[in-house]
Amino acid sequence: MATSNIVPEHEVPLSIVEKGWKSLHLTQYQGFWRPLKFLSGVMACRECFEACKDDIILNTTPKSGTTWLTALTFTILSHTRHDLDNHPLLTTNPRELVPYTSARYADGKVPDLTNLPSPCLLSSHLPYELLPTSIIESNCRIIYLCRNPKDTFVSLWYFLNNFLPEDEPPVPIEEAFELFHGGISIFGPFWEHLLGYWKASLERPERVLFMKYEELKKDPTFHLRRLAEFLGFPFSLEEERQGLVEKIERFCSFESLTSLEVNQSGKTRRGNPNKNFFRRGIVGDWKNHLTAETSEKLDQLSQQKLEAFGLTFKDVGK
Ligand code: PAP
Repeated sequence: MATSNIVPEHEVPLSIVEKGWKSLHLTQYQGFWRPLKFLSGVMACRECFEACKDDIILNTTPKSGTTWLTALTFTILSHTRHDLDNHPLLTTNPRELVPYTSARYADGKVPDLTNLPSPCLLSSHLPYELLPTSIIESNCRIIYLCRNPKDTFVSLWYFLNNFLPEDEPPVPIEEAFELFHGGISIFGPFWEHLLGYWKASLERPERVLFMKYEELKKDPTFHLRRLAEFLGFPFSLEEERQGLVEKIERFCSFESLTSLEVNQSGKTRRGNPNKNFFRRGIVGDWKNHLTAETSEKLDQLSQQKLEAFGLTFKDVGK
């Protein structure tokens, strides 16, 4: 992984449209919506980030389980360096251990990422179409985790309400739903975000791994082995005998991470409480928030947009 030295000046296109989720104003850029304040970082990252073949890029749509995937991947890659009893995740939120690529460019300077352990692990919410070209050209490994749209939406609604001033009521869920359904959400449209990585995973399965939150929840050890193999660090027979897969699964579980002081009262480098990244961590919480009608509306849209490409969300309920 390498970085270049100069960040060019960026101009935000004048034709931008702003749509609000109240706590966050979004701008549409090249077909995808993103917070206006992050746009220059995204553009700088696209121009200046130079990936290497050995890099590993974790990608997600927001609220799809980035924190979980980050913890799992970091732990797999570093298990020979860090004992689970004395591990950085015990005192550091997973997101702080893995640089979020475009945010590191947000202040207009090229970040120094040269001291990261090898292989270099980075995360991003960028749609596949907007990844820095060096990520595609270097043929580095990409891992994509997605989640069913109904739980993703509910999680996003809760998350963004955290950023409202205390005296400001939350965005009514019906209003937020209409925005999400219309494709207006962070790094949305949600469906196009998924499709970009889904198609890439079909074309280059050895370099793009596509995972689903629900499947990871259902059979974590199976998917942990799959993840480790994809990363090029499969568990050895001895590690299997020692129960390392199950240990990593428990170590990175929602229950385990939320029991840690750092995730209860710590903050991210941007000052967001770590606890905002852990809410319920379950499949199907949408049932407590969506009506039969709104659920059906999202199901229909997902079917319309994704099924023709062979992408479905089973086991999520109707
Ligand atoms: P981000 O988009 O801001 O990066 P991200 O970590 O992708 O957030 O998603 C947060 C969701 O993952 C939360 O879902 P919820 O609102 O439905 O509860 C959070 O609880 C869930 N989550 C975080 N850690 C874990 C984990 N270890 N296992 C399962 N789910 C988790």
